[in-house]
Order: sequence, then C-alpha cells, then structure tokens
Amino acid sequence: MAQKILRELTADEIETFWRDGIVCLRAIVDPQLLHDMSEPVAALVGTSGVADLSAMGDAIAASGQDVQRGDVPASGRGRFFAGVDHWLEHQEFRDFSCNSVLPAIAGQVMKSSRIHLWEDSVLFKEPGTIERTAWHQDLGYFHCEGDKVCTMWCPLDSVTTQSGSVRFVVGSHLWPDLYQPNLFVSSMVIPGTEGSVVPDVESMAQRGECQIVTFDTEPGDVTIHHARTIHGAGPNTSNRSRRAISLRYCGDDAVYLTRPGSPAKAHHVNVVQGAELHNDDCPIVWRRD
Ligand SMILES: O=C(O)CCC(=O)C(=O)O
Repeated sequence: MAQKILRELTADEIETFWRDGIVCLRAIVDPQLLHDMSEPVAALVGTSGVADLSAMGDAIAASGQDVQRGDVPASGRGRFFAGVDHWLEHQEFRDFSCNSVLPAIAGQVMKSSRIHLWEDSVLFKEPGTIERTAWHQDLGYFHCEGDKVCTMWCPLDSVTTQSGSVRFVVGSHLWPDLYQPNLFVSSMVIPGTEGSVVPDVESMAQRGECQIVTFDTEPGDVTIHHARTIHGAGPNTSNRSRRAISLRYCGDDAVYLTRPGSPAKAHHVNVVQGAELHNDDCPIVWRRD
C-alpha cells in the first residue's frame, strides 16, 4: 500500500489543529484509498465486528433514558453501526491504519517524532439513521494521556450536514475539564467512569459562548481533531450512506493512564501506568526520518 500524500501540509493547517483542536485537510489522500475500504466495511455489517447502536438506542429509550435522535424518515429507518480494532483481524484495516500515508499525516499535524496506532473505528450511518452521535470528548474513552492524541475521521462517502457530518466545538481541547464518556447515542454516561458532565454546547453556541464548526467532505478529505475536542454528529436524513473510518493515533508524549470504567482492550497486555505506549499493544506506525 505505497501511496504518497497528495500534497504538502501547510503551516496554517498545522497551526489550525493546535489553535482550534480541529482541522479539515482537503484532498490530502487518494480517494482510491477510501474506495478500497468499501468492501471491508460492508463485510463487517451483520457480524460481531460492529455493534448496532440503533438497537442500543432503542433499548436505552425503552428504559426511559435520553436518546439523541431525530424523526424516522418516510423512506424508512437506517441503522448506526460502529466497531473498533478491526486492524487486529483484517489485513485491509491493518494496511489502512498502519501501512498507508495516514499515520505520516498525523505525525506532521501533531509535530510528533513517532506515531502509535491506538485503534481504528468504523462509523456507518445508513440512509435514514435517526441517531445523533452525542457530544463527547474522545480522551475519556482511552486509557492514555498526552497532548499528542488525535482522531483522524476519514469519510468513505460524500458527507454533508444532512447526512451526518461531525460537528466540533472550536478550541474546546483547551478547556480545562475532562468529560465523562457517554454511550455515544445518548448523553447517558458509561457507568463507573469519571469526569465532568459535557456542557450544553448547542445552547452555549446560541449564546455566542462557543463556536461549532462542521465540514462537507469528500473521500480524500480528512478531518483531524484533538482527543480533548468536544464533538458530535447529526442523524443521516439523506438517502446516501455516511460511512467513515476513524483512526486514533498517539504521538511521542502519550503514556498509559487507566481510566476507571472506560472499556479496556484485551490486547493491551503491556500496560504500565505512566509508561510510554508499548509497540505490541499500540504499534508504532510511523517515525520521523
Ligand atoms: O462519526 C460519528 O458519528 C462520530 C465520530 C466520532 O465521534 C469520532 O470518530 O471520534
């Protein structure tokens, strides 16, 4: 899988990531890299590799708890599928996350001397998916700490607000709080986790207290957000799929930090609190020359 970055990153893009906690890199990778992931993503649906978050949302709603969702469209309801760590089982995902040009981009944006893979994550909203992705911060889900920790959101489809583009709170990576992770389609927190309650950023934005941005994207564009940036996504009210693969990468300041209640990874067997990430758990996928 030897491809090249399509163009140089600009100093402005790198500065935007550190200032805003989010940058959209336009036409940065060959769209073929994304098209090639269509079949591997499709093959996961109906397997234990992905969870049906719409079914989970129904169960949460049935228990009388909050689920963040819109109206069922006349054309019928779609499902929100999500899964992590496909790189462990599937060569195509390993090539995508470890052997493609993507880790080098993360390394340049985060100004890191090396990049570890934390996980890959498939996020598939079928046409008519009513579930929103609840506002959250990624870091609370990860058993690590560091400033150089990011998510690279790589769309496989043309994505618009209507089909569920990700929305980001500009500069929220600099807010002092760490927020309690939630169930992704609900503001319900994961039991046993710690942290502050995610503020009502939509009301804050209406009052002019923060700014929310989103990007229409095409395959070949990627957004990169800091692991402390608050973000969420809308339902997919369009008649097109909204498929994306998120890659979570860590840079040279990342160390293990166990966070009570957050899901642990069975393959992380070399965890030493405060120590650098181990190559067997979180492979080094790029080094600066
Ligand atoms: O794709 C989505 O709906 C949410 C993406 C997200 O939260 C992430 O990748 O960190």
